[in-house]
Amino acid sequence: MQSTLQFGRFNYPWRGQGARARVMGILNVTPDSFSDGGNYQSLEFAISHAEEMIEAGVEIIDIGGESTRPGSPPVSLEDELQRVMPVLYAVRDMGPAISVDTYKPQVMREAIIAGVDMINDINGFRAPGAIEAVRDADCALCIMHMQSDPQHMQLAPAYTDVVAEVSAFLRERVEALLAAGIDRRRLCIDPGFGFGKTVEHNYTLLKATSRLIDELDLPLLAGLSRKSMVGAVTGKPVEQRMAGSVGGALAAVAQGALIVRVHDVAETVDALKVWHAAQ
Ligand code: 7PJ
Repeated sequence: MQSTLQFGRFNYPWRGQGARARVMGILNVTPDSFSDGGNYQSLEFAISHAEEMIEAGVEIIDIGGESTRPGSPPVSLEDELQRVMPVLYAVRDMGPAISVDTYKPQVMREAIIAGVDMINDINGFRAPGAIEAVRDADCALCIMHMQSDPQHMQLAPAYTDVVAEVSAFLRERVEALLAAGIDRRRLCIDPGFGFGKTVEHNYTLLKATSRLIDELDLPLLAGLSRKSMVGAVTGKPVEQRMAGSVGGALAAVAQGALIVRVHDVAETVDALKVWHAAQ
């Protein structure tokens, strides 16, 4: 059986013939990712970072205007639109598919008007109006699991059975999107590594990648690049987590993950080429 994820202008087979993993490169446009924070400089920086990722073989660029690191404060709608939209318009026709990482319905609407190929929502389309904002488009929808919210999620993550609970949450969100009339072929799931999870929860979920794909019967995106789960087993600070992150991405792909969301595009693309050649 062949199954395909409908991804705006693109289609990604995720099971059966032609299925292969895709690298999503992270394009942060939060002011803390460059020196001065001026709007023009940040746009220039984002474009050159996108060009670098394209050179490295990226297939999807994920634009994010709000830092969702544990403890980060929320960003206003106006600030997020001002950061994300110029970058989206600038990179949309550079070749790769474009994703926008947001949980705000108004940002989703603007991004869809601008022709985005995926809305990546760390909040699983739970905000009032989020489902309506994306319903009538053809972009893919990434439904991520998060316990609590970015400001509080790492204070005391707790589960009785982390895989069962994440799976049940994703199922509930999938049902809510389907009930609104959204085509199942647009949906993609994500266990949300680091979002209200201990290191042990994260590895339990990583080991359950193929189980989640089977249970939800949907393609899966894995985002563990440079996260604390990589630091915990390597003992390395964030700037030295590239190889560990590539290892984690391969572990996810080996269990059937379709998309890996990464900072280090060139290294991950090479690792996946070799891994695929050996299949
Ligand atoms: C993820 C994300 C993730 C998806 C971030 C970081 C934190 N979107 N956005 N999955 N993480 N779908 O990159 O460290 O894991 S922001």
